[in-house]
Amino acid sequence: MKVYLNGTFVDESKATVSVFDHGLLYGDGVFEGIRSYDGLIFKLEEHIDRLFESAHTIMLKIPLSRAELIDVVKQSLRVNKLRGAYIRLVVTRGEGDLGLDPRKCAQPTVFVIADKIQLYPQQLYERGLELITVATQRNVPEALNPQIKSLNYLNNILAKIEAINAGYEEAIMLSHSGYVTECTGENIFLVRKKQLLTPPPYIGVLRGITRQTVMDLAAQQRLHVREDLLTRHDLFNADEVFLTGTAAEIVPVVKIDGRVIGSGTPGPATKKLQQAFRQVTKTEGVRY
Ligand code: PXG
Repeated sequence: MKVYLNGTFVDESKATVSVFDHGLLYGDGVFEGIRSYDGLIFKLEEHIDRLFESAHTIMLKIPLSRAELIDVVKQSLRVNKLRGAYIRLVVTRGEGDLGLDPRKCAQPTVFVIADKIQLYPQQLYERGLELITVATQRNVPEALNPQIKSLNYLNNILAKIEAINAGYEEAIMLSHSGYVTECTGENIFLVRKKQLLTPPPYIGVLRGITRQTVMDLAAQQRLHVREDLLTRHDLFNADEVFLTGTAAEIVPVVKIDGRVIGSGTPGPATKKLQQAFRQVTKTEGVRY
């Protein structure tokens, strides 16, 4: 596999960064995860925009233009002869010294990895996922805004560890005041009485690109889409619950904290959205 690193494509064995890189020392950097489906890059502009916004907020100047970065993504897929892939873009503060001061980092580190995608097992999409809520609260947005897709994912990893320790694959994280926020790398939705509900970004969730796609698809299907504060009670008593994310796509959820959701199997609205989502990934995207 060839990896783009600071201007050139190198073999993966040579794709290394310094131990003084502040991305590693402090999680000082930003990233994106993008998918391609059969030769089409899905929502490329949206992901590039979000990467530039994350970087802007942390005052990190990406040393490539949007067009140059888009070209690097396309090249990464071409040189690795990938049709369906997961692409990880990372920009760090770069090499500095042993101190937080970002002014010591002269040159940001940029790398792009394109690889085959490892989805959840197929049976999970057919049978549905069982979740638990965990004690680790989602970062308060006033302290670390989740709109910044930073390299500091410890909040999410701590929640993931709690789920794994309890024998589950994924965790629901609550806000400081106990409202539902999101999972460790996916947004959450519920369906109840022809309404599609998802927590608002101000509660401390990433404005997921898959989340937005699903909200658009749902509106086309005449589901009433609404952002609202959600409690665990709302989830327990929903007709359907599902998760969305670039890697996971749309994952049905059939049990939360021991409570069966709806019929206990992936529901009709979830299946219809999965179908519609599959269709847009086949028809929309940027060729390479
Ligand atoms: N919430 C969080 C906290 C995320 O990190 C999403 C929601 C979904 O957003 P998109 O734009 O992808 O629909 C994410 C993004 C992985 C992985 O390997 C996924 C994300 C981040 C890091 C790793 O599954 N998801």
